[in-house]
Amino acid sequence: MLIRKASDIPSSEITPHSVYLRRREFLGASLGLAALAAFPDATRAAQIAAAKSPYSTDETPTRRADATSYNNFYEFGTDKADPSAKAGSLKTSPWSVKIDGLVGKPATYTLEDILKPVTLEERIYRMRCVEGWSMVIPWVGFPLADLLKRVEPQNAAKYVAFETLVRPEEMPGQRGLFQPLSWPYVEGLRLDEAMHPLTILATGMYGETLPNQNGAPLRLVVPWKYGFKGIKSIVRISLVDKEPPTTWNKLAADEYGFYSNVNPEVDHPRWSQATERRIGEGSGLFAKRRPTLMFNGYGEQVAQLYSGMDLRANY
Ligand SMILES: Nc1nc2c(c(=O)[nH]1)N[C@H]1C(S)=C(S)[C@@H](COP(=O)(O)O)O[C@H]1N2
Ligand SMILES: [Mo]
Repeated sequence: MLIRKASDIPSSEITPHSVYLRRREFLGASLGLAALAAFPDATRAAQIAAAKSPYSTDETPTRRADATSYNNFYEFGTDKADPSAKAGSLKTSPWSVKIDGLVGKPATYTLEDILKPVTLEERIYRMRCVEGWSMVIPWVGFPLADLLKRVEPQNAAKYVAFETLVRPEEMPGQRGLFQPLSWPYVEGLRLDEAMHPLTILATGMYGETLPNQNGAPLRLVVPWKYGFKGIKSIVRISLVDKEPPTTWNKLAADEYGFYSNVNPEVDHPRWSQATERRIGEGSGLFAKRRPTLMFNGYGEQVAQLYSGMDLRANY
């Protein structure tokens, strides 16, 4: 069993976040938290105190430097290095999210409104991109279900649709002649997927606020699905009764389906999905390949969401 359930873990084993912070490689063995304050780093986001969630994997997190420099965020360009080089121009404060559609409490909520009542947790999740690479990321976030319950979904709501910011002045990938995608970037989940306890909205990673390139100030994380479902810099969440359009499906419907559950048994039309390269574990000829796990290893928690469904037809 790769992921332990909350009930399996004695509270003594749940690492307080401060302990985790002290263990982090970039601090070095002898540096404590005080050292962070003594050597402030303007590029380093603010620390977030968050208890480690029992939903975390105990696999070793990817180096922070890799997770913040090898990104997909097409609003800043299509190269993996573009987001870290160019996302600094994005203004993430003030920020608000319009929540509308089939809810009892539609409104435009400020980020502060959204975060005030939530308890942030650290969730160390395996992440798997459809392109064949994977990472292990210590996210800081809270269950999307907590927010959805607060806005009171109506009975007719069956899906949740998400939208990213459109702001070409601050997003160079949205300017110029070559527009790789249509904006806004949109994604969606079935309501039961959105309400699943593994589905979180992240505001941070590695114990700090999210770097812009990773989707600041608020992004979706769905660890059993391919990375592109994790829509970044969210400005709108709509509860709807029909399956909403998704960006990659609009671009190439035969390659990217609505569900996009990690599935080693179904090849992408242009490549196998059977193995993956864990970022940081060698490159080129020396890249080690790991077997890709069904539902990215989260099957025990999520397979029942799809019982009776043909996962080849619903890819
Ligand atoms: N708005 C937006 N969200 C996005 C993308 C994007 O281009 N735009 N890329 C997706 C893809 S393909 C992946 S793999 C993940 C990457 O997240 P990371 O950079 O935090 O690893 O973000 C997803 N979310
Ligand atoms: Mo991706």
